[in-house]
Amino acid sequence: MSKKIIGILTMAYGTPTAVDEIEPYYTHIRRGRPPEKQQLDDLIARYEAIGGLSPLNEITGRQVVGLAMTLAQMEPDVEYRVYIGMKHWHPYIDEAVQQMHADGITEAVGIVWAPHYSSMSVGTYIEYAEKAREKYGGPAKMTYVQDWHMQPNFIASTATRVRAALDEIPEAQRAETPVVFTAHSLPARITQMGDPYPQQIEESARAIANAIGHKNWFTGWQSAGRTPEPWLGPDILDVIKEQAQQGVKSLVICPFGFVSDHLEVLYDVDIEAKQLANELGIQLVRAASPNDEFDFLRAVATAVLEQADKD
Ligand code: FEC
Repeated sequence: MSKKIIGILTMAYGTPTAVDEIEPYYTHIRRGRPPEKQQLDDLIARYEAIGGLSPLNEITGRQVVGLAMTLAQMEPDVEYRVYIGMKHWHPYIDEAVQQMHADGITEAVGIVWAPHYSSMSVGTYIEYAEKAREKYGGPAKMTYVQDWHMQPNFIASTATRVRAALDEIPEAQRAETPVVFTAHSLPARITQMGDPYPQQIEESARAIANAIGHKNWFTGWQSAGRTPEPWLGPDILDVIKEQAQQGVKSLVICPFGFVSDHLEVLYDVDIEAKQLANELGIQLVRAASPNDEFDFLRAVATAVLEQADKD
């Protein structure tokens, strides 16, 4: 008997694959408004600082392959066909949904490579997928994992990486070293909209800190957009300044709102935040990104299987 086929639409941010793609990519992020020359130059300079381009595409590719293998191991009776659609670059979510439909996928589960739900992040990925599904007339049935920030394997694997980061701090200082869990900032108006994002960040940070029994932790925000409206804070750079004023000598940052090494981690934390911390005499250690780590992929696979089982 042939196996049941379920399509898995995984969705990630996307990144340019050549320097001359940075401008159209940035324009897409800005919903069609081209950036000013200064903004574009700043962005190109940040890519240059991390080696020219971002490793995000390559890592997303490894995650997709790893997820397909993990699903096959966890539930061998079903054939999971895993697709990738990007929010801001090729292959766009639209192109992935078109391909799924052309491949005859009728039943599918969608999941975003980001653990916490916000209407402005995960919500828009789902919106793009639904628009494409309507446009192409399929897959007939598609449901979505809204968030997976409390998946036990996500909590446990992040806890292991935070523990490893703390181990880099001299033992005498370790217990009192603050661990700052960071996620991408969003416009502060989301709190008036009743968006669950800040609560989910807090909830998963608490669970991870509890898992390693670390008392000194809090949450912070990073990578806020360059727009005049207020964004969620405190920004990680302000956190570092404040901690320095309080005499803190070491800090661990865990950018757990992201799942890969990319611009927002490699530049905003590894270059910008570390430089400031250095100037202020703070040893800053960043917890490693999950990338295609086995336990992390099990968390994502479990979230997918739980969603598929709901149907
Ligand atoms: O490595 C790379 O090349 C791409 C890294 C990248 C990731 C990422 C993740 C998130 N973003 C989120 C929200 C926003 C909002 C704006 C915004 C702007 C940018 C810009 C770049 C960029 N983001 Fe991003 N984001 C990444 C890259 N992001 C480049 C444009 C320059 C800048 O502002 O720094 C503001 C848009 C606007 O102008 O209106 C809002 C959220 C995430 C985490 C969830 C996810 O991965 O989707 C939320 C990776």
